Amino acid sequence: MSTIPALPYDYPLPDSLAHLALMIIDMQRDFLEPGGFGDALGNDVTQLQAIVPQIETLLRTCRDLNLLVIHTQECHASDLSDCPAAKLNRGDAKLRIGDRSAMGRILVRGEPGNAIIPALTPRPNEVVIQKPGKGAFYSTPLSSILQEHNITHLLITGVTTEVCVQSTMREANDRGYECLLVEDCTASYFPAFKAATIQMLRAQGGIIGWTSTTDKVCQKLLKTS
Ligand code: TIU
Repeated sequence: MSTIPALPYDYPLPDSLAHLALMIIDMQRDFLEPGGFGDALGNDVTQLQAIVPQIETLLRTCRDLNLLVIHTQECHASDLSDCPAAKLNRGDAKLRIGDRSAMGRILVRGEPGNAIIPALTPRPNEVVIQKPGKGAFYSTPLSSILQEHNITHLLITGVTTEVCVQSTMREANDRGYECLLVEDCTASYFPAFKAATIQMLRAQGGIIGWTSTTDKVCQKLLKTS
């Protein structure tokens, strides 16, 4: 069996790479650019921009190998009917979901700020999951899409590590997927939260999954193909 060097131990790849998918979580302007949701919550958005080159590298490799690529977007209908009051009203942000910002209405589907950043624009043959929650399985067709494609293993990337990325990886793990978080392809507004998340996901013998890095993943995928 082929493995990727990872922690807490080597990550076993499936028999065929056709069962492995790349997930890119919420790499959208609302989280990475000034004037979006991340900024409205009081965060320094520049930190998230640092991972874009690594995700581009991993995405290029996965595209070359014809792996299934799944992008997600956190977004809501324009009438906010899919945004619970608990989410809408939480905190004391100066701008809330649905309010007008420099990039259109915050976290609303189809608005400029809701778009995935240009460097990672999905191709027509790639899956885009629009999700109203933090986890990508809640209230989306993700489970059935993964089943249709016979996916058993997931490479997980995106933002933010301790919020949507961690929620999604936990949801996937509970559904039986073997998940590997690519450490240099995920970022948080709080570096300490990223570090803690990585540690807790792979603790206790990989209780939620594995972690590795872009170079190790790409090297092994290219050798295995
Ligand atoms: N605020 C924050 O860290 N994250 C989110 O609200 N969504 C995602 O993580 N995508």
